[in-house]
Amino acid sequence: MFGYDTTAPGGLVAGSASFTIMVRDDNGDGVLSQTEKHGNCQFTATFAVDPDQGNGVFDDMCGYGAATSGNFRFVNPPGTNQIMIFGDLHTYDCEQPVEGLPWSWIKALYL
Ligand SMILES: [Ca+2]
Repeated sequence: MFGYDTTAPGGLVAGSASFTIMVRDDNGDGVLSQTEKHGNCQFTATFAVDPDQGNGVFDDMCGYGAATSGNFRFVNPPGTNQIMIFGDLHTYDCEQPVEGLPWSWIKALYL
């Protein structure tokens, strides 16, 4: 899950996130060494905005996005890793009304 509280426009944009961390096997031995684990790893993530988890201007917003960073480093507990990620998050109104059409119009499309 992710959540980002915005100030302008005001509201919480939130939803689910999935991510992948790629660690380079620098010496090609097939073993994850400490130096490889603590080196710069490639981080990629995708986001799906959930309108039920957002609020404010994001109350009825759907959306998607992706982000990346080449500076992820595993740290040993209780340490934490903070990274700056770069990417895009696109939102749109998922409550858009559907135009009402008679069945005769729809049938006309297939004649
Ligand atoms: Ca290795």
